[in-house]
Amino acid sequence: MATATAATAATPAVATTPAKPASGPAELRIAMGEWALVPERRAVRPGRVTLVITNRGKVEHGFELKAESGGGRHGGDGHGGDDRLELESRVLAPGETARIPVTLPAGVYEIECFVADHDDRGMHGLLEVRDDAPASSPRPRRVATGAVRIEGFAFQPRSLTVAAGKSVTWTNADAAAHTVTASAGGFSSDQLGRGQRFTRRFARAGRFAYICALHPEMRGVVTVR
Ligand SMILES: [Cu+2]
Repeated sequence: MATATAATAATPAVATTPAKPASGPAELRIAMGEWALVPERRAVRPGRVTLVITNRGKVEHGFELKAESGGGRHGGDGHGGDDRLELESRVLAPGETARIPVTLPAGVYEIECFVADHDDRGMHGLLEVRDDAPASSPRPRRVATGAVRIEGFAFQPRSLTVAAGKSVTWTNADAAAHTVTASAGGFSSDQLGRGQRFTRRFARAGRFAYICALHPEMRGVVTVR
């Protein structure tokens, strides 16, 4: 979620300069929920990467990655794709995280939830592994005061402080629907589809914790001074 990302130095396939000392192993966080599967980046560099997969939904999900093309696919010998690179997480209960270290050759990989028909319901996507992928995730763009972006099954920023009398607007950038629902009651948005917004004015000082009613793992707080 809002944890600081250590800038990671992925190892190029053909090193022409010594690899920079890595500040830590490359990680790719992937959020799962109803009904989307959201990697923090659409492309990573070839090599070692630890997939950090979190279920932010309300039901069990499971992560699966399969090579579609490229080096992860060892076919080409007439036997089809039977030996293509493929991996699965265990089934993850709501709130659970799995860490899967893997070495990914360049190529295109299909990522999806393997539970029931969750892939057809929207929990699928593509991950590109290529040499010219950005080395680390872009920092979240600065948002205007009083604005919260909903992305990757997270509220960004997760904690926001505004002056009494000001409004806060939430915008859903996810393919999955979300809500903005006060934990203690008092206000809730409707289900917000991609691109939809919800605005609420906070008249009095206080601390207002909220969640997504569809994905209770998603938490945020507005502090009004
Ligand atoms: Cu699922």
